Amino acid sequence: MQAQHLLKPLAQAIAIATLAGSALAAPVIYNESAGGTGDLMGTAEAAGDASGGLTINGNLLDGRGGFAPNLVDLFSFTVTAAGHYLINSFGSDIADPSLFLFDGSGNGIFWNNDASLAPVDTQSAFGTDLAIGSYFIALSWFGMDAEDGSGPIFDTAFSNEGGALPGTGALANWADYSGQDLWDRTAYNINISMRVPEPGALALSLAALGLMAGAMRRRQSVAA
Ligand SMILES: [Ca+2]
Ligand SMILES: [Ca+2]
Repeated sequence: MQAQHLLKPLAQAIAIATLAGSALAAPVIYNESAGGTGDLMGTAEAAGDASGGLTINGNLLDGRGGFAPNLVDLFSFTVTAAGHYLINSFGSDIADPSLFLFDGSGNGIFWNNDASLAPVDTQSAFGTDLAIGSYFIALSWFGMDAEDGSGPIFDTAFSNEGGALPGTGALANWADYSGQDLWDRTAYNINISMRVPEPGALALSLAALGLMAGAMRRRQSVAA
């Protein structure tokens, strides 16, 4: 009976904490369809809400073996809780991917090639503040360049990461500037998660923890 008495306030406290802000959204795992997502806004697959954590699993094809080359994949995702988000390709089989983030209209927000240049880590990672809204995320093998129809959206040729170049428009095509003709034909994953809950959500979570601690103390004194 004591265990049941303890469970109710515990469940209530967890429910309150779960309702607080970012914890509202459940983690999402999205697997690229068998047909493959596209690389432009009109053909990008919708991966879901990243607010509770989003992992996208997919594949790129190098064009060998009779397959049509698939050198970059684009997905849409939503953010229903504003905050600071971490986006990375950690765990991918692809040796040297890049990540490109766009807003809901396809305008460039940020790109990253390598998470760290010393020591060399060729996986991609960056953090950015995201407001509530819709976004696009692309993963490519190193050497693919997002273009707006007249030129590169990001300074991929001379930098490792950064925001969109001034005056650039929405994503219109991808260019292969690396000159490589051999590519990986391997799996990747894109991980998107919020780093810090909003202050209001954190306060509510702490309040819930306080309720839980108080309830447990009362139960202990009743049992004593
Ligand atoms: Ca693909
Ligand atoms: Ca890279």
